[in-house]
Amino acid sequence: MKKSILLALVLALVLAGASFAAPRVFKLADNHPDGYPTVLGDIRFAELVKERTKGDIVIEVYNNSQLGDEKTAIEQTQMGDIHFIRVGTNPLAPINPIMNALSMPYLYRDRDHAFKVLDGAIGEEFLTSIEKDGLIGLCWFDSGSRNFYNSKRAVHTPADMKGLKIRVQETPLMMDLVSSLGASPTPMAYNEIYTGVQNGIIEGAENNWPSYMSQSHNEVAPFFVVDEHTRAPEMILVNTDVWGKFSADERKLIKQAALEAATYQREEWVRQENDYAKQAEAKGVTITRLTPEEVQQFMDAVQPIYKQPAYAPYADIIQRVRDVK
Ligand code: GTR
Repeated sequence: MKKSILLALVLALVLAGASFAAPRVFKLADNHPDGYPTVLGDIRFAELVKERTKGDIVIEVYNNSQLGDEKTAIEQTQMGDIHFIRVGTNPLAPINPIMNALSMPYLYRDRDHAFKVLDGAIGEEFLTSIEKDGLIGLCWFDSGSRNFYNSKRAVHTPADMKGLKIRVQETPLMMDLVSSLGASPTPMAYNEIYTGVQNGIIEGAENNWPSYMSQSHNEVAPFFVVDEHTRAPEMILVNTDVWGKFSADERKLIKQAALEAATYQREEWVRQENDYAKQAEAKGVTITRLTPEEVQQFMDAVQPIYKQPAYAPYADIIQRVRDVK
């Protein structure tokens, strides 16, 4: 190629904003399988960042627990070995207990209320509340509401929960919640639930529709009750030092990409939640939809949790959440 043509080409690329430096590559961890709403949200986030930095910042999504189970992945993100992670309030509570406040049982009136809280001042405070522990939240993803399911019987009231051995996420709040319903909580990693039920170590668990179905838990625990006992909203978080090394403009761009990815993820969530509920029905899951009176029994049974010494300090923030109209 003639020198002048080469020069013109380089000039054209420079004018088009192409970067000749090697891309900066980061890892994002998620424990869900391909196609799951959070994974689609992560991928959208990575695509937007890559596109808008013209390939300079590349975020590689490692889903399916490729980088370890959730607990390990959170620790590694705190240390900076993993750079970004998608995770919810419950798994973060052991390192930052204030996260409990957002996953208290029957806290939100409905989905709209939850997102008004998360997209407002309270949500922003919580995204940064974990900075001291090495993580900064960028946006809120939908994770629906969590429901009980088991291998033994249909559940209509807390009385039906009595004695059931229920797997919970490894956090005291979820243990207290299950105990308040007369069931027996067993903390355990997410990927051990299926065999746990098969081997009789546990008799059930609790989760949203996409988690229940994408892990095939319906095969071993086909009684699902739509009690919607809690919402444990999820985030994309970044390691604090990694965040500090981005320029102010890059931080703005990454935050904006996360917010746009979250808008997309929330739409995808609603779509998949409905699809999975239909699939569950088609696959013979016994779905119990509660009457308002039955839901009230669940609400009454868990109320004492709000008075327990561990959660009483969150009374102010809980009141602020409730005041969001
Ligand atoms: C899911 C959540 C996972 C994990 C899981 C669990 O809803 O998306 O990140 O926390 O629940 O119950 O362990």
